[in-house]
Amino acid sequence: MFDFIKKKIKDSLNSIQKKLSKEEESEIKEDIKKESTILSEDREELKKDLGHEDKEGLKEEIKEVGKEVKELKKEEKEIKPEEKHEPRKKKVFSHVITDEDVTLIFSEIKSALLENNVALSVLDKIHDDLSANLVGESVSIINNKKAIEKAIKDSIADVLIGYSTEDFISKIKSKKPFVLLFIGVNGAGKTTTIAKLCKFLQSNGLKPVIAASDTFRAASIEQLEIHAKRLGVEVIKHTYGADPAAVAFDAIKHADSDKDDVVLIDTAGRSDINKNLIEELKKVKKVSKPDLTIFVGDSLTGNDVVKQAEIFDKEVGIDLNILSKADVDKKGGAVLSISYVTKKPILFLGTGQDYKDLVPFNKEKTASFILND
Ligand SMILES: Nc1nc2c(ncn2[C@@H]2O[C@H](COP(=O)(O)OP(=O)(O)OP(=O)(O)O)[C@@H](O)[C@H]2O)c(=O)[nH]1
Ligand SMILES: [Mg+2]
Repeated sequence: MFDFIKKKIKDSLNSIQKKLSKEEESEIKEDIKKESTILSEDREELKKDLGHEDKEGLKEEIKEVGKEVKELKKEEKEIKPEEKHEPRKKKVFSHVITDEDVTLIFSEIKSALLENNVALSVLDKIHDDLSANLVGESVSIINNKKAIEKAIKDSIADVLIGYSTEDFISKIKSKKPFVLLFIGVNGAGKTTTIAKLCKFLQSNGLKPVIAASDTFRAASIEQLEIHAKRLGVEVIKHTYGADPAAVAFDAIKHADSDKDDVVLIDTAGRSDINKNLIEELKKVKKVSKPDLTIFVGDSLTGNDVVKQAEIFDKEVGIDLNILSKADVDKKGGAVLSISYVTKKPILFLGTGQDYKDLVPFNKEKTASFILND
């Protein structure tokens, strides 16, 4: 993931480096010019002195200067170390970053973000943050990579919102049964994510039960039952075409009497978000009163998944995002955009088809990963 963005960030660091190196070169040239003017002036004076009529007088002068130097050296020995002059510092070339520099740095990153389907509002936010973090900062001309990299990393981390799995687990433990509703378009990864989450909840000592509220898609109940059997989780089901809200209601009732900890409600998707789907989900939500509604989106679909999340949030309401298929998503645009656009955190990334392939989302780690090899 983020391959292209990573490359472009490197390019942008190189462009600014090139620009600053040119400045350094011209500063050095300027210095050399100044020094050589002083040297040639000295040489002229020396020439004049050597042509001095009174050679004996000049020798005397040299002798006198020699004596003075000896005296000075003696005095210097007696001076305590702390009174000695500081050694002449090597000149360090620095540069104060301007708006123009940030535009140069951002131009490569911007093209990468655009090609990776990052939402425009996210792009603007990263640019603004980068300006706020960098303009006016004094950086070394030779050694500025770290400072600029850090500013880019901070700007990226700033558009991401994560939700710690520790908080997620403790929230779940605070109520029994805790109800999780999963929504998203078809093929987004809802059912697979529910199976992975069951495994995660079990490993945290919690007992999950699944509501087969996708009564719409053929074979959806069987798919769920295969996962549930492997994981040792119960599935509460009705028949195909039954009311999804009624299935969810029964699952919660069952969890209550069975002392299950968490109810995970699987719902149907549609190829696009139509009125039927929204009405169906609204009803499931009204009846099941979930503690958290989780949007599951396919990260491969880039900007589309962000737009879906916005619609689901507006129509049904979402609390958290999980992005699936991050393992096959080379771009990462959805991951960078979804939490900033929806203002809802990312809880997990799905990174494969095994139950273990559910990685807690961490914004700092994600931003560092983009900046590192
Ligand atoms: N590589 C990869 N594949 C995934 C991931 N998550 C889900 N899939 C695959 O994506 C496909 C669709 O997943 P489902 O879980 O059935 O999606 P859904 O949202 O339940 O789909 P509907 O029930 O049709 O609405 C399946 O083939 C999954 O194995 C993931 O994180 N990585
Ligand atoms: Mg499904």
